[in-house]
Amino acid sequence: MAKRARKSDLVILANRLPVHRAKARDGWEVSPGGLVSALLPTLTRQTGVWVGWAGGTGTPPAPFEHEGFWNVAVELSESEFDNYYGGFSNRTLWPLYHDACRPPLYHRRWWGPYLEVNKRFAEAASEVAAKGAVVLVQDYHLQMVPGMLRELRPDLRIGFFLHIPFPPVELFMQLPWRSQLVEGLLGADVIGFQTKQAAQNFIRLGQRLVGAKASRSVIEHKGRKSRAEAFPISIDVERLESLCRDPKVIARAAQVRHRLGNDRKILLGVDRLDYTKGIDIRLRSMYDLLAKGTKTIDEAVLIQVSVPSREDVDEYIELRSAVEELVGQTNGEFSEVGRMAVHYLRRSLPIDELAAFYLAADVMLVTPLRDGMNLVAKEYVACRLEDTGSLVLSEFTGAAHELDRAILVNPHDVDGMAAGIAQALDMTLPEQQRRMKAMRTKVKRNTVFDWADRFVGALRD
Ligand code: GDG
Repeated sequence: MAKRARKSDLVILANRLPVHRAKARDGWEVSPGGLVSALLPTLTRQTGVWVGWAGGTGTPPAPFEHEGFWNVAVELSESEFDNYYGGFSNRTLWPLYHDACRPPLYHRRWWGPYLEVNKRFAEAASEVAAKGAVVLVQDYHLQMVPGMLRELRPDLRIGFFLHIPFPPVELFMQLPWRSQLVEGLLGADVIGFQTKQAAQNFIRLGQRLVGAKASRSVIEHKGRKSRAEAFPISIDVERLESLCRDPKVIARAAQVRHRLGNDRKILLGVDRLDYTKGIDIRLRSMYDLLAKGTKTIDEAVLIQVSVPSREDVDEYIELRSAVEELVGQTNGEFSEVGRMAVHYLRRSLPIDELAAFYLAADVMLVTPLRDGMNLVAKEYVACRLEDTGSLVLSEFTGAAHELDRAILVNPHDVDGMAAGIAQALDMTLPEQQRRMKAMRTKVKRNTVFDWADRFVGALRD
């Protein structure tokens, strides 16, 4: 008989399971990524069930326990993967919700599979949720799940959290399936967003598209009330702080600095290789700084860590080419043998290596065109135990609402960004400390545990 996950009082649904098959040995290991970094601490604190896709389109594994929580895999066929995930989620919703910074595609053949897969997730959750359980549905892939699950299990407390931005009314109205998506979300008791602005966008859409009534954050539709509010997500601050106190991490940071030249300032970028992250624009600003002679390679060096992402999608293939061309162009024109202008690492790093980079970096560059929150910005701040270093941060990130003592830049403005980077490089130590201290206080006040407590707490109200 196949193994079954036990019924649980806490069920998390996300497109992906938080684990993947370990390459080196048999078994599973926890995956890197914003959503996983944010939710895992919460899940392991109370043995919950995570429902998600395990990767691959073959027969999914039977439910299994890993590091104190259960994993229930949802099956996806090859065509469902292409249409629900590659198509509707990542080529319709992802660009539309990120200010249409690449044109969203509205192919009708993607919508049916999106509904079908959402139904499968709703059914899987309905099977593993104990009576009155809290179910947390994560992100844009699963926006129809709250409504579907409500139909199946009216006893549940359903929360939905959107990790990415929610677009302004004018943009969302482009979507052919706009009313259905809003209705789907309204099946949740609490609909969480990264910012107040996003929550307000949603409330306005509910009023306009499905005639919902709203009073502040409470939105009433078909006799049910939901709350649409901001719950800015965060990070496990203590875990990062303790990594940054680890002598091995400190020694590695010193080694990185020594190798790059202790006399140079280190700029750092860490992102998924995604067109929303503004990696190309950041590289153009770096090129400009060197081309205009504002800075030389003896003064500054950039490390860009880019984690491969969605590598079979055209827009991502184009971005990778553009980024690699810019790295090549900058290095070709400005590097010397043994002294590179840009170090480009296209891979995922172990977390202690990442922490060593955060420790080593004088300036952190976080320059997305639009980003729901951006955990990297918060991670850098958490790692600066001595309150040194500067953060250059796009005003179009959710993080900019909290980290307002960063150097805020408009990522569409290459010159403005170059000026921001130069300002960060030239910042005096006392000013770095003033700004970093204020930002560290904010990050420590809202950790991922506070986020989870607030979100789950709102569901239990
Ligand atoms: C989505 C939203 C929102 C990165 N490189 C490595 C690595 N990472 C980790 C970082 C960070 C996470 O991945 C990236 O999180 P972000 O927030 O920056 O971005 P998304 O992946 O786009 O996340 C975003 C987030 O969800 C949470 O709600 O903030 O707006 O788009 O934690 O540290 N981790 C390791 N090696 C790497 O090379 N180990």
